[in-house]
Amino acid sequence: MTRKLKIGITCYPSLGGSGVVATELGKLLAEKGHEIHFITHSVPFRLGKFHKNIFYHEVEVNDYYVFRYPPYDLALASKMAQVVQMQELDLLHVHYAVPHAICAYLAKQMVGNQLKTVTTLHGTDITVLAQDESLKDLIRLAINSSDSVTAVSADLINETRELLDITREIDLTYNFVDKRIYYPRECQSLKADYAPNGEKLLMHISNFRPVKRISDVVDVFARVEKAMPDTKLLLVGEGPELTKAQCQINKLGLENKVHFLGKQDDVAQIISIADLMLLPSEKESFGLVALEAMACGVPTIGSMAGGIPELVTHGKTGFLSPIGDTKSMAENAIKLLSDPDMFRQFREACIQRARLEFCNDLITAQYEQIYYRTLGIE
Ligand code: GMT
Repeated sequence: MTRKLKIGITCYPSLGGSGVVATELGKLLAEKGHEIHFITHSVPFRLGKFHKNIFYHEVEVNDYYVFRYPPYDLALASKMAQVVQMQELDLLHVHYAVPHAICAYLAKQMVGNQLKTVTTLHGTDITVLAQDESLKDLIRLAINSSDSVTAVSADLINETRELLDITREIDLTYNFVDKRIYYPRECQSLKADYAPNGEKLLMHISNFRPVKRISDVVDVFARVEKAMPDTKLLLVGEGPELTKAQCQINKLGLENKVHFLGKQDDVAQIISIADLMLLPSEKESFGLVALEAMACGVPTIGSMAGGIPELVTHGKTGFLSPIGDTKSMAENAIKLLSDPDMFRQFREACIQRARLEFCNDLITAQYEQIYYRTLGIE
């Protein structure tokens, strides 16, 4: 039997898909008997209940008065090195290049080359930050000095190569969902709260950043509602574009048709009441929410941005249109909502595809293989 590993995981603990994926991966690895040490500034928000194989090490930042900006990155690098040595970790798996991969590089300088590092690229660390000339060389250094690098879509691998002129091997490891959590839930009474008259529910879940093109979400909904008045829009999450969206909704006179649910934890339950997920992003290396929706049997109407086409099969588990083409997105939504047979086929295809291609067992095993290969254990 291959030996169990001691793995340090660093991620953004309080926000975003990258933090969710890193935390869920840690939990699944712990269930498989590996010892997992989260090294983060706060407890990862999806960590949940106590597990004997999971440990949390808090990064504390020194706010000594000479520091104008408390040096979080240095505190993280030192903590990584300290935890690696004290807990005799086999490797560090860091999610997101900035600053985590750079901190892992520094930790390795402190501990020595026996420390192996795995970096997972999630998207904005490359598509946004690597465009910044002041960070480019640093990100390239971090990627090139990691022992293994993974990315969450083939599109992100290509973009990393192009933007940073990187030639090294990058493993493709798609994001995943835990099939015990993401499946079509029975939520009749919750659905009745938002759709008392059997209305169709369109949903968007995100951090409401400009890349999500929230005005396109509202525009698609307005077009669908015009053709099918028995529809509603549920907006889940919070972020800088939310106020603008509220104004747009009021201007269109749709305030009675839209519900703002704010940030939510149990998204599997909420997604299960939706008929369609809207994801018209400008950039999206993967689109975890489209996978969460797929696993709950909810097709996505979205854009062809980044890695979305690798996840959503156009014409089978959703429909994709060029970025900004809200007319085509609305037409696709109407087509799907008004054809019950087609809708049923899409729903079944969604559940199947999520289980076969993006299931937790499959992707966790891929990460384990990468760890063993990195450590030279076959
Ligand atoms: O979507 C965001 O803005 C958050 C960001 C993050 O860092 O968590 O998400 C990125 O990583 C997710 C997990 O791998 C991917 O599903 C998202 O597509 C990716 N976001 C972008 O590429 C914009």
